[in-house]
Parts: sequence; C-alpha cells; structure tokens
Amino acid sequence: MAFTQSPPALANQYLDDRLLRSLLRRVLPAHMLQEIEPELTEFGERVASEFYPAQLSDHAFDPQLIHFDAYGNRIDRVTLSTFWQQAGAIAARSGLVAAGYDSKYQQHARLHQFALAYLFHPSSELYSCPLAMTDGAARCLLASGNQTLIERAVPRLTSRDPAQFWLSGQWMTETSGGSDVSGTETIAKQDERGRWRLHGRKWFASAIIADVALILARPEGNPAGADGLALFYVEPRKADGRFRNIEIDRLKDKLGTRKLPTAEIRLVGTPAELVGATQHGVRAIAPMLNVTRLWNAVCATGFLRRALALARDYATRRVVFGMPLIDQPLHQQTLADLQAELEGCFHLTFYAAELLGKAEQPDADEASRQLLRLLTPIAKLTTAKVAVAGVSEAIECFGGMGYIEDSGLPGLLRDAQVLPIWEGTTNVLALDVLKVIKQIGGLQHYLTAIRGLTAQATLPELEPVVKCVREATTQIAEWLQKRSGSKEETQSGARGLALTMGRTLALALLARHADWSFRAEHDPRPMNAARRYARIGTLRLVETALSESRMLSSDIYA
Ligand code: MFK
Repeated sequence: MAFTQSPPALANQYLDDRLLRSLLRRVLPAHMLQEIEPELTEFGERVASEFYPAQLSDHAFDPQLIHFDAYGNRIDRVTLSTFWQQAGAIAARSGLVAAGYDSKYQQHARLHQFALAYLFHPSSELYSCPLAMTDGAARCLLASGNQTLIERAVPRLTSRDPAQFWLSGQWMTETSGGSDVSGTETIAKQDERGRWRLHGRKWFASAIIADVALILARPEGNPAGADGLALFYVEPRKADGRFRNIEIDRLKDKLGTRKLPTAEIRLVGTPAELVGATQHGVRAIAPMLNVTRLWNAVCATGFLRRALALARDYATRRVVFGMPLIDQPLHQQTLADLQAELEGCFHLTFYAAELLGKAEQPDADEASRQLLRLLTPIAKLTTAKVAVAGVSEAIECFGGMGYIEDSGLPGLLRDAQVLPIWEGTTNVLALDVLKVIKQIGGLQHYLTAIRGLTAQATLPELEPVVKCVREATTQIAEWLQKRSGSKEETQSGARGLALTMGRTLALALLARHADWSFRAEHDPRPMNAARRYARIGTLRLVETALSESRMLSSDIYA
C-alpha cells in the first residue's frame, strides 16, 4: 500500500502552448512578437507556478456576504478569496484589458490582449468574468459617444495602474428574464434635481465588487418592451466603499464560478447617468455583449486547453496494465480527438479576435464588421458547447481522480458549464445568428471568408479537409435556401445551422493554418489536427422536416 500517484503538473503555459505560439508567429509582425514574447513567457510561468498552485490550496473558499457590522450598521461587505484580493492589481499591471486598447499595436492589439486572457483565465478563479465586462464597458462607452462618461471612466477601465484601475459590472438580468430582457422591471426616475435614480431588483449581478456598472432600466413613462429600455451608468460605491443606495440581498449559490461573487441586489434610488438616448437600451449595450461573448469564447478555449494540458501530463505519469496511459492506443485516440477539438475552438476564437481588432480600426470596412457581428455569436456558442463536453472528457481521462474535489478537476467542469449559459444561451445565440444573416443579406461574407481560407490550403495532404469544408458550405447554403419560406422551420433548426457554420469555419481555419505551419515550421501536427477534425465532422444540420420533428418531439415531451 506504499504507492501514491504523482499529480499532474503544468509547464509554462505560454512556452508549452504550440497552438498559441504558432498562431502569433503567423499573424503578428516580427517586431511586435519580439516585443511581447518576454511578457507572455513570464505570464505563462506565473499562471502555472504561482496562480494555479495557490488556487488549488484555496479551492474550498466561498465568498461570504456580511450584512451588518458588530454595531448594527448595514455594511453589505463581501469577503473574497486570496486570489481575488490580488487579481485587480495583477490584471491592471498585466494589461488584461489595457492591451486591447494599445494604439501602438493597432489591429493586432486584440490578439495580444486575448493571448494574455487565454493564459490567465483558467488560473483566474473566473476573475476573467469582470475583466470581460470591464472591456465590454469600455467599448460600449466609446461607442456611445458620451464624452463626459468616456473621459471619466474609459481611462480607468483601460488603466495599467492598479490604483487607477476600475472594474465594471453588467447588470442586466432580472427575475423576469435573463435571455429576454424586454421584461426588465427596473424603473429610472428623475429626482427633483433632474438626476436619474434607479429602482428595481437585479437577479444576477456579476461581479458585485465592480467599481462601475452598466444597467438597463425603463425610464418612467416609457412603453413596455425592449425599445422602452435605456442604458445607464452607475458608480455603485461611495468614496468610503459603502454602497450607494444599493442593498445586497444575497450571494448566489451557483453550480460553479463560486469564487466570483455574484449577487442578487436591490436598487433603491441608485444615482445613475444616462449613457445615451432614453430608449433603445439593448442596441446601446450591444457593443458590450459582443466583447463579452468573444471573451467567453477565449475562456472556453482556455478551459479546454487547461483540462487537456493536465490530462496529457497525467497520462505520462499514470501507469496501468503495465504501460503509461500515454502509450496506450485507445487513450491516445481520446487525447487526439480532444486536441483536434481544442485546435478548432482555438482558431475560431482567435480569428474572431483578429476580426475585432480590424473592425475597431477607423478605416475598417463594413464587410469585416458584418462578418464579425455574425461570427461572434457563432464562436461563442460553438466553443462553449465543446468546452463542456471536452472538459468532461478530459476529466474522465483521470478515472476516479477526476471526481475528487481537491484535485481541482471537478471545479473545472462546474465552471465550464456556465459558458453556454451566460452571455446568451446556445439557443438564444443561434436565433441571433439567424437575425444577423437576415440583416446582412445572407451568407455572402461567410462564404467569401471560407473561400479565402481554403484557397490558402493547397498542400495535397489537405485535399480531403478542403473537400469536407466545401461540401459543408454547400449544405449550409442549401439548408437555408430550402427553409427560406418558413420562419418556424428555420428557427427550429437554428442551433444545428449555427454549430455547423462554426465547425465548418473552424475546419477551414485549421486547414489554412496547417498549410502555413507545414511550410513555415515543418510541423505536421496542425495538419493531423485538421484531418482528425474533418473526420469527427462539421455537419450538425437538422434535416428532419418540421412536421416530422414536431411530431417526434411532442411524442417525447408530451
Ligand atoms: C468568462 C467570460 C465571461 C463573460 C461575462 C459574463 C457575465 C455574466 C453575466 C450575464 O450573464 S449578463 C446577461 C447576459 N444576457 C444576455 O446576454 C442576454 C441574452 N439575450 C440576447 O442576447 C437577446 O438576443 C437580446 C436581449 C439582445 C435580444 O433582445 P430583443 O429585445 O429581441 O432585441 P433585438 O430586436 O434582437 O435587438 C434590439 C436592437 O439591438 C437591434 O437593433 P435596432 O434597434 O437598430 O434594430 C439589434 O440589431 C441590436 N442588437 C441586439 N443584439 C446585438 C445587437 N447589435 C449588435 N450586436 C448584438 N449582439
């Protein structure tokens, strides 16, 4: 009974990541890569050898809400994990938001930022969530044109100085609906001095420690529905740290993301600034949604990469039936399938990040903006689904150890489960994809992008991959064409359409990168990943006719 199993270890998370390093080599100007690589290397080391072990030892901590102090004063103080107490300073100094706004790197700034975020997220106890919202708030305020708020908040939201850095929340969700915000009950009233004050209850306010928050509310007298909402900016705390007309009812008891203090709050005359117009609040907050959805994809990919890094390392240490797992043919297949899925998510996500960087430049063309608008929900929903399934599979690679709480592995799965839920569920985003296709007049930008990518994959070994992409794009176009007369039929298959579009684009991106990597780096692994991804398949289209699928589904749930 002397045997003990050595646990999995993490290497430097930048140096160990051939995907990230290879992508940056292909995409970034050489001088920029030279400038940022030392920082990525140092950060990759901290993530693995500083943040990760500290979090494992603190895994059981849950934030607590303290309503009153010893003297009966209402304080609504939230206790934070050790890492959360330091994370703001780490995030600011590392430029986790700021790097995306670094004008020096122009269109490449977003790649720099998301490379950092992808490294940080799996060791961040979901501090990535408020960072995503902070980034989204900065983008949203910049888009609003409200100079007073831009000057007041954006320099802080994008600051590298911990003393200046502000974190933002995005408080939209109410009991009436997380997906359908049209039923928002929070009312904005103007007081006798003309100052807006918010009254209502927010059911899922993440993260409650934010320094500012963007909030949807209905100005008094506005009509019901989404158009009657307006976007407001709030600084929730006074200088002494106490809340400003906000009461925290409780912290949410969530399946995962437990270190992230999400709260149910009441706004009781909270002072607020109107960001733009007194209506069309959903339109006004949309730039934030798009940024946070891209973060979601980055985080999904980061989780998958972490789970696989641990599973792969473990496979070299774990000997069963006389051989390390890594040498066993069936285990190799499982790891390879996971690696192919990770590579698909990775390229899809970072392609969207590249597009965001381009779309934010003043000379950006409308076609790339529209493509980004289409690909953001596609990347979010595709990667989130793969992350949950993939992390689950990676945990199974540990056998019973994957089920043991203080290994840190169950927490990964619980945390990953939030990714398809928040920032729009898979179905809500699939319906958004349909709306965008209609708005931008069809699939033209998507098909042009795919054609451009496959034209760069000319190695004979990639022929079957390119053929698979071409066949899938034909089927996507035909599927939509066939259903163009029936809104109901198109909607009932929207998830399959969006997933097929995501996976097909991922495969085209894998092929393009594999071609480059084989020629420039003499690395055959991306090619193998592309071929394996093609074998797993990209088609998720629902071909059943609506009448039949309705009959089948009512048979099941009736
Ligand atoms: C680890 C990373 C973490 C990330 C942070 C996690 C934070 C967690 C906390 C949360 O979960 S916050 C809550 C997140 N909630 C959602 O994401 C809401 C999900 N629901 C939707 O996305 C619905 O599609 C939406 C509420 C946006 C739709 O509402 P409506 O009422 O049907 O509005 P509609 O008609 O689709 O859009 C209204 C306007 O906004 C339209 O413009 P016009 O007024 O000019 O016609 C749309 O084109 C525009 N719009 C909507 N979505 C847009 C957009 N514009 C650009 N981009 C978008 N994504």
